[in-house]
Amino acid sequence: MDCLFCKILQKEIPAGIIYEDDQVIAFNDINPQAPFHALVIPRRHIATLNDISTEDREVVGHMVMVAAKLAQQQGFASDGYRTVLNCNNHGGQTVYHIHLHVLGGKAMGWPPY
Ligand code: DGP
Repeated sequence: MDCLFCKILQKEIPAGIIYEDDQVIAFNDINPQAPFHALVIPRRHIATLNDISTEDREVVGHMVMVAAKLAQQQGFASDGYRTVLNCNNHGGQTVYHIHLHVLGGKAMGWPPY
């Protein structure tokens, strides 16, 4: 399968991996939009949020748990941080393997125009 994030998972393409377990990995975004910007992805290839099924409930929940854990580890949990999961074109998705953005280390604006 020609998926960039599957290749990062398989260690065929290098990435700054900061966390991994049997369900997910997290790595630094190549184009950071905040002092800390990581992506949490499932090991299982899921193209978009539209493709999740009930069997993915655990791993999607785990992605959120790992995002919170990373924020704690980075020391910005109490100041706050942003998690984003873009879906398809209007959502701004560019890589079709779901990924939870975790951004922190600065105050962020809203809404995301
Ligand atoms: P999205 O627009 O939500 O699909 O976000 C895709 C993110 O993936 C974007 O913030 C940049 C990041 N990205 C794209 N290619 C690479 C890569 O080769 N390595 C890493 N570490 N991140 C990448």
